[in-house]
Amino acid sequence: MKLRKGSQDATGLRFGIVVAKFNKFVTSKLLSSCVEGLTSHGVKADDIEVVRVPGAFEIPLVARAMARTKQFNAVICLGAVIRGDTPHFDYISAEASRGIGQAALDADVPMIFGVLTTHTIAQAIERAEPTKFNRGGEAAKSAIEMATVMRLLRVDEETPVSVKRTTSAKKRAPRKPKA
Ligand code: INI
Repeated sequence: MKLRKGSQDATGLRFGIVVAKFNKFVTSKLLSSCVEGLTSHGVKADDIEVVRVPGAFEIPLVARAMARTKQFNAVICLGAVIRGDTPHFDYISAEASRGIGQAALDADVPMIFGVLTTHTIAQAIERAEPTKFNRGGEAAKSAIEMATVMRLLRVDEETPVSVKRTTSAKKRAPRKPKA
């Protein structure tokens, strides 16, 4: 059995972040703890690119555009959709989650769903708070894990099994000639 897994060593990786301006009092905290999470794992500030969008509804298109540049090992999507008195919440949150998932598959680049969907403002605040749920920091960790695991798989994808077999056969110690 072969076990493949990602790591938290983010050295040399590049990340895109799409962050919604709507509910900025929450999303600015998600952004700062996400950036802190990335840099504390070895990502250089120059290797992080942030794009702001009006609201969570606009995240998928921009996330897909960033991913399609192939400049990023993962794209992190940050937003906060908070339930109000109308069904608006349901439309925005459903489209953000569906769109981000679809964008990742279309672009073939990992995307992280760091969009809070909460019943109350208080729930959103405590989820963004670094000393509580720290969802921004969690998004950073998930992005690093996905970027590193995809890198492992892509090396495999580019190396056909026949080449691997030939290489490992060459590495094997030569057999001793029969006496
Ligand atoms: N956008 C959010 O990111 N969060 C919300 O809670 C929200 N609510 O509740 O309305 C919201 N609406 C704006 C939406 O994302 C779009 O920006 C807007 O509809 C323009 O397309």
